[in-house]
Amino acid sequence: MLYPIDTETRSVRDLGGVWDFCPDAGDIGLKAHWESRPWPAVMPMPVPASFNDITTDARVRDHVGPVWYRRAAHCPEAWRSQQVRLRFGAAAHRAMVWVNGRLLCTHQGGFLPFEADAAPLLRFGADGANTIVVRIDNILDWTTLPPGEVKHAGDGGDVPDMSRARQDYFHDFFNYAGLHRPVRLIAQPALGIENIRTRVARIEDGAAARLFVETETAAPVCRVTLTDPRGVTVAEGASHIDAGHACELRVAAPQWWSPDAPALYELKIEAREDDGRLRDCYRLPLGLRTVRVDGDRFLLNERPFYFRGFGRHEDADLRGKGHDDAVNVRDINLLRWIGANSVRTSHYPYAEEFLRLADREGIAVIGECPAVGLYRFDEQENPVTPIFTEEKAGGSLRRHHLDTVRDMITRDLNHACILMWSLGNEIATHEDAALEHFAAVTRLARVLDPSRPLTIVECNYPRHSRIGGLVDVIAVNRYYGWYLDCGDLASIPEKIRAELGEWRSRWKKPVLLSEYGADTIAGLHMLPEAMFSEEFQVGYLKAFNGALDAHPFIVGEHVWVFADFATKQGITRIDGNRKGVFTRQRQPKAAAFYLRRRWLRMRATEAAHTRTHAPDISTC
Ligand code: GCB
Repeated sequence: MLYPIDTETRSVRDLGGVWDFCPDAGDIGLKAHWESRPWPAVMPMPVPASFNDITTDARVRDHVGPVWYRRAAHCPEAWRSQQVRLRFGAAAHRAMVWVNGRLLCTHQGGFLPFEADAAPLLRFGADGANTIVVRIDNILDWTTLPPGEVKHAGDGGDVPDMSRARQDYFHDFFNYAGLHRPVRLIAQPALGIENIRTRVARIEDGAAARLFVETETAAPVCRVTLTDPRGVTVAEGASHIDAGHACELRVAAPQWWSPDAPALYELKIEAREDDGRLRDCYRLPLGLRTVRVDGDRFLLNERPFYFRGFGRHEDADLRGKGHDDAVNVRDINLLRWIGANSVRTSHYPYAEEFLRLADREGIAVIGECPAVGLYRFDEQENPVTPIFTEEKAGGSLRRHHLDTVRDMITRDLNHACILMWSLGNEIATHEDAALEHFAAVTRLARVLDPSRPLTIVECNYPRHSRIGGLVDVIAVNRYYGWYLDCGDLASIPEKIRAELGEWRSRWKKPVLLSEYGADTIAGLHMLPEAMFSEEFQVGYLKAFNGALDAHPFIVGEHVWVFADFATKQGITRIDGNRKGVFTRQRQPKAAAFYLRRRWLRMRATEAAHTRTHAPDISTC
């Protein structure tokens, strides 16, 4: 699905702003036809935003079940002859959409876009305003990703009392819900460009690139033009419907995309009629780069790449998981300031706006799908209840996981910033059925995108895990000295060194430490250091990093976590997860200055090695 942009044939109208909102505690809205009838109460709700932290009412924050959104929209007369798609960047977690009282579409999955042609239901010009109504259900169960279970206080009657329901879930971030990402109307030609797939190959030892372009369109012919970052046309071609609209361009002396030099080309596709008239036009920002795993190494443009960065969350004060360009741009600035080159979209696909920014600003991304919360363990981190059973993850969840991977890869395939796919986080990878499940998921991912390495992020120990054969990179989350051996910094280096060595000798693949971190209350200082203090967080990261430096097969370090974030209430969290190197307001803790020194030094060493860029240590 293409990202919505204005072009000479397409216009986009943003429907952000304040919508009408009503929680449906009794789940009566469907029967009472709230899609077309008045609501019992209406409150204002910003879009995009999570609804949870906007009001002062705990019942709204902790609401379980459906909520309703509504707004009016006018369409100009000129749109009458076009397709007019109503597109949701993301609605968490299940959505039903009506236009002027008639059902337009439904969707499941809170982290990916969906759209439908609303033209047949819309009014245009003087015919009047349109009413858009959305019902969103935030329930997590064993058919959703992430999964969850609803507990009904007062169960016993035939109909559960949803006003007293409590949502339980097994992942560590608050179950924010609502219209999280932009809602837009897009007027575009019928039978225009539906999708574009690109793939890049290096030839002549990097002196040239081959760019394969496949366009999904019913138009007879497409003109394909590539312009370089200065706007100079460097390659042109054409594709035809009878050849499946595939074409290949050759780019001489390409500027290869990397975090150090994020050169962005523009690929312009013009779908034309037989007589040459323009039917549709789309412009895709495109970085040329290749990526592969070779033995112990992760190669970007055939050079070893070391991931320095973080797991992150889409999470901020008040807006929760609501998209906000200000937060994203601030975060990218902080990532550059600290010398990071990458993030993992833990634990779900992020907004397309973030990926476009990462392409442009040079942040490498591990794109993760929302398979998280599929593991239960005891205090020693040993697996307990089985997860991949018929009643749980073995049922319809598998179908949903496959659909989500398909939609994520289809949406994000053309982003240069995405170097690897993560197909899940902290999974019960010791179960036979998990092996079968992930064999199907990895098979699908490789068919959809043969060009990127795959990982599944582990919390199991090497002796338990069974899925290492399915992936290209072993990614491990580990918290020695925090959840295990609390406060014992001295035990960390030996333990992590030994474990990483075990992973390596078991699977002979590169290893990424995808999470390590310590909850830290900004402003809490202790000498000697103790858990939760800023000094402890620094000591903790140092203890891990020393061990990482001793292992040549490590391809990266992702600290958990970029910024503090909200979680459900519980006795292990005080005002959320505080493992942020930055606060939730995006200000640095002491660890940020330590990491900055380390990562800028690493960056300078890499630059000196490649001799392509002058080391930037002026602000070390
Ligand atoms: C993990 C999870 C992450 C948690 C983190 C923690 O391993 O992947 O979602 O937030 O640990 O802080 O416990």
